[in-house]
Amino acid sequence: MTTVRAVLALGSNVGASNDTLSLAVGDLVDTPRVRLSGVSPVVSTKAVGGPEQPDYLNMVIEVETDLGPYELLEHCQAVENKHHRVRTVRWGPRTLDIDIITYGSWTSDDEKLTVPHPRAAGRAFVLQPWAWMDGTATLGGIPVGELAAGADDFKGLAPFEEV
Ligand code: PH2
Ligand code: MG
Ligand code: MG
Repeated sequence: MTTVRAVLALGSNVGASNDTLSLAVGDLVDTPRVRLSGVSPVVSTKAVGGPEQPDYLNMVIEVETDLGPYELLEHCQAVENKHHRVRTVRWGPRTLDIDIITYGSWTSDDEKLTVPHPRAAGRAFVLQPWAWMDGTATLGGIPVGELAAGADDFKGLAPFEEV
């Protein structure tokens, strides 16, 4: 059986986002076919794109999986659905978004599943938590911390603190 290391990005800006993120991580690894190998801190971020909407909580995890990429996508969507994800406005507010950022060295330009995620290299809300989780990570050959610092949404990124 081949095991692949995948990086997943989670985001939420509707409901009890911090709880949703930790429950979702538990749900994602609630199968022997997906094992947790890294967890980033949670970061509070301004919404990028879409309509005016609340700030997000974002985080990144790394998993080892023997699910194929499309099986992993379905698994992520099932967890989104469990947390009442509704798909209406593109880039609109959501209880839970789980994106596959990388899946080993596999690449795809299928519109259903584009890997690496086509916008990840420009999004500090993905790159910075990823860099904190894995200081050696690169995307397209560039250290993700370096990409984060160059992203438009880098300024004002702050670790989430419970109030
Ligand atoms: N997700 C989007 C669009 N904009 N902005 C932030 N800060 N965090 C997100 O997770 C996010 C976003 C579409 O998936
Ligand atoms: Mg997304
Ligand atoms: Mg998504």
